[in-house]
Amino acid sequence: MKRVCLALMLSFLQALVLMLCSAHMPMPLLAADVGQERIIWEAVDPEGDDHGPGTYIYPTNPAFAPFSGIFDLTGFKVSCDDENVYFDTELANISNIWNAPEGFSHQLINVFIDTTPGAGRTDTLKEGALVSFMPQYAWDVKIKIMGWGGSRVYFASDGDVSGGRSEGLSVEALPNGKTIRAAVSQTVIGEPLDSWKYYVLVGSQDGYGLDNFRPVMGEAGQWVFGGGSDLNINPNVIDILAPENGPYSQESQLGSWNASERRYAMLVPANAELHRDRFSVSIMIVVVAALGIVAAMAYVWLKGRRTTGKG
Ligand SMILES: [Ca+2]
Ligand SMILES: [Ca+2]
Repeated sequence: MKRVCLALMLSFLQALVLMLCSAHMPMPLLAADVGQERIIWEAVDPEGDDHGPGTYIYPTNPAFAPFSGIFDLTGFKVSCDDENVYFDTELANISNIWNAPEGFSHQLINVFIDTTPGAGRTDTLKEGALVSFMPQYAWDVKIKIMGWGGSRVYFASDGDVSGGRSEGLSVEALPNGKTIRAAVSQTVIGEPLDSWKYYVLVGSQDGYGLDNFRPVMGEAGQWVFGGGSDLNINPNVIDILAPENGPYSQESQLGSWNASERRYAMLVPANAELHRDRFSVSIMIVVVAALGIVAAMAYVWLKGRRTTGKG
């Protein structure tokens, strides 16, 4: 009986550990070689969180039907071969309602990469997303991904009037109908390192918007999102790669703007060590609790045996 109790308790603890894993981090997947491509890092993002800080709603024009999923990031993968680095952004639903040559019409994806510790920028270079970045993970490379030939690579050293680089960059929707791939030549951004940190932002491509971001206002309209503010301070970002819960969840990151101080929301990279630190603390608490329970059960069991022996 006691053995059964012990087995049940251990199964429960195992389940608890798994639950904590899924609750606090974007779920990293195991690295593997696929054909010639080597996976550097990949993670999944919760489905159904295409709502920015939790309040955003889609524009009302029928072009945005079914009014969900189009801006819902579900996964992100960085891989490489000898020539290119591939950035694959998976969405719940890619539509190409206006027939962009790249195969997608609505999405505007910004990938900011911290490649070099101690260098880089904490603003977006060009106003549009209305977010800032954590100083300890200042970005060095920005990849702007959109349709109609608008994709560009920028560096932190660029001026804010820089037109960016299109050479060595190609963008397309993959045949699975869910993945947008940006291929960047290693002659442009170098060989990817395991230490690179990634910010992945999904917005709505707007030819008239600042840095091509469709604005999020207080009220939704035909061509603007609602659920934000009219103060030009809330992020124009609909989904980011972030943990589902905890202090660095998407909702807390994108909701961290302050109107009175004119402070933009501050983002943290999806694979920042601070997620792991929190994860490690959670695991440590569970392990200590588990050891305590096992020790208590062992004590009760031994005591029981001793009593039986005496009897
Ligand atoms: Ca998502
Ligand atoms: Ca998200």
